[in-house]
Amino acid sequence: AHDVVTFGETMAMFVADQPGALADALHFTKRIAGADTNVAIGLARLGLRVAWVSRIGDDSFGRFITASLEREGLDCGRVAVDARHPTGFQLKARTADGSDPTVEYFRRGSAASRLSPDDFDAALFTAARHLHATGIPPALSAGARELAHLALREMRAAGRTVSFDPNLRPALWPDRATMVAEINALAAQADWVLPGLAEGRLLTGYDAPRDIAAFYLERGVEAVAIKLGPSGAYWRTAHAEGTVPGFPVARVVDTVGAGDGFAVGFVSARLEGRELAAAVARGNRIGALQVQVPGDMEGLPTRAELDRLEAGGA
Ligand code: KDG
Repeated sequence: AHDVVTFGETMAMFVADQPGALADALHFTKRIAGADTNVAIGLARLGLRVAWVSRIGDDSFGRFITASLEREGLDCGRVAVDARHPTGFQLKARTADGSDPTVEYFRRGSAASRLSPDDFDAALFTAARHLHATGIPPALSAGARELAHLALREMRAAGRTVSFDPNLRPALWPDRATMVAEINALAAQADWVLPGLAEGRLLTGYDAPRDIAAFYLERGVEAVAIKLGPSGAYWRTAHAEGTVPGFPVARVVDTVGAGDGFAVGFVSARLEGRELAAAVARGNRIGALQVQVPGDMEGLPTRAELDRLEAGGA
């Protein structure tokens, strides 16, 4: 059985080699992207057994993705190849000043957008200890949304733990009200909810991290950790709360993927039985590593690297 099961869309990604507008970029480096796989890869690098459930096209992007994920040690036995729909991809700009880069999607009608309850293998999911899910699959299509609801519900019914990162992608939703309602319904099924501060504000209407956390605690969530960017993260349960400062970063190269790094640290530490403050600290640490590289997941540490950093306190 697996430690963690994940599902969603992996895309090919072309990151501009030089800063500037995407339209002007001539040279790109090919990588992979996808919040759900980023977390899966990070957990696998830390030695967890991770299953990845997805759909790809019968094309070179799909083969590139499968090869990349298998090299990372993910179990891709449940990645279906769809000959009628292509693998999605995206372009990402480079910024020179650490601001969030422009991202352009080419994913409408992708193979992964055809994910549906048919991709739910109850034996595979419920045998795993944990499900990590994000708010991206439910934005892809009605079928993928049904799969997300089904997976969270069944994991919870089976007594497994579930972490949920809203990962809001307004561009993928028909309207904001639908996005908020769907994401909050999924979050309420999770044990651990991991929004960014701006996301938490948009989803709950509250301003202060305490109140955002309370919104989810009242709906049955065990712990909420709210990412505060360079300031670290705030966490709260029914009984305790705290703020863990961020790790200093000399130069921010690319902010994308920091939240996924946070999830990797938080979830891995919780599955090792660490306290919440320690889990949040590991989340902050891996988030800080992630902003120092241009890719979305290349900063994720191996177990040996993480052990070395945690032992050194750096
Ligand atoms: O969290 C990082 C992701 O934003 C990126 O890898 C691509 O999943 C992605 C998306 O849909 O934006």
